[in-house]
Amino acid sequence: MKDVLELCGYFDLPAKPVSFKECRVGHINSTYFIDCEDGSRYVLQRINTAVFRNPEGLMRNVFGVTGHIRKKLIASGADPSRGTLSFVKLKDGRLYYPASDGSAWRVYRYIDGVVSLQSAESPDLFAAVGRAFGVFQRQLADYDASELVETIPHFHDTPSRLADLRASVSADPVGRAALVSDEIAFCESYSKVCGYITEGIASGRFPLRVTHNDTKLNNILLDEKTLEPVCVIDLDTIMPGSVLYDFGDSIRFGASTAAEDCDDYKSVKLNDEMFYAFSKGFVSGLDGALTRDEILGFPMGALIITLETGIRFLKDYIDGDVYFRVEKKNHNLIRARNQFALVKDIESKLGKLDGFVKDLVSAT
Ligand code: ADP
Ligand code: GN1
Ligand code: MG
Repeated sequence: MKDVLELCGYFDLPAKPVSFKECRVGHINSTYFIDCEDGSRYVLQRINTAVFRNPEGLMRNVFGVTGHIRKKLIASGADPSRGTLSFVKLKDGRLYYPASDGSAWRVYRYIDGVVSLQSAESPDLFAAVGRAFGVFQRQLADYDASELVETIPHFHDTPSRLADLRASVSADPVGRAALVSDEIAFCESYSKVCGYITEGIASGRFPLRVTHNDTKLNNILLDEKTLEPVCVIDLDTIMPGSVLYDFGDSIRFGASTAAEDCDDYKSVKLNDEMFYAFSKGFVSGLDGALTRDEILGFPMGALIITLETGIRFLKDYIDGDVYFRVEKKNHNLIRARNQFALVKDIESKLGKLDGFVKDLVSAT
């Protein structure tokens, strides 16, 4: 492990870094909060290069996207230092530091006076988060998608995720596949519908947009006093995609009645009120940009992205926990079972949710 403060020395910081604290939120990157001599704070992150194979392309994406949003914030009179991340280049002008051990490091300014939450405290809060993710989409609506590198190919291609699971079951590298035959069968039972979003994109039913693709509640910073959304973070997966990717990922995490890794999968249900609140906020944030089919696709979109995330956790359990950070025994299996419990509950509520989105379409 590289020395954290020594690494900071490569970046063009205005003051000397003196101490740091590790932040253990997030399953992919390693994050450190750095305090400088003059009281300023920065975030140093190790990009997980096993997950993101092209850190150069990824960093060009995030510099491009944050620059684009910054211009819009300035034009509208908003504070660009809070509304988007401000990345710091290396002293020699490069966008990240490629260390000799193969790791890749970047720095951005810490945004003061914010929190990131693991569960939505109220429907009003979650509606505001939905609105903020909708506004984020709108800010990127005129971003030239051809400038974006695909940082993880087929990231939300659910049929391809199912194929990846099958490959892991066949390879069975650590002998766990036999322990999860019920869970594998559960995934297989959705093989005919798992292409709902990808087929919708292919047929033109769901337009391609520039999407965030990892819209968990803890990927948005909220003002610590008012809990109003301040800044969308974790921009590594911004790529062309369907709006249902962002909608579904927010719902599976923030509209669940229990934590993603809670120990009792029976307690995992869809909180309908949270679903409604987020939907309304998201539609209002997108301010008329969504098509009728996209809004009508919300319930199935949430089901499919929840299923897909469960498939990914299950695959990682079978692979021996090589992708998502794990902190307890069977962590990925627990996460997978919770996603599957949520899929079942969403499925049992589809009639009701479909009725709601129909009303939402009529009201917009
Ligand atoms: P990962 O890809 O590992 O999820 P993130 O970029 O989401 O990495 O960062 C991990 C966590 O660090 C976030 O969920 C958030 O809690 C915290 N964090 C990141 N940037 C900031 C910031 N500028 N201010 C406060 N907290 C932050
Ligand atoms: C990862 O990086 P983080 O923790 O915000 C993952 C998401 C999953 C999520 C599950 C690049 O998100 O796709 O939905 O875990 N990010 C990547 O909690 O794979
Ligand atoms: Mg994150």
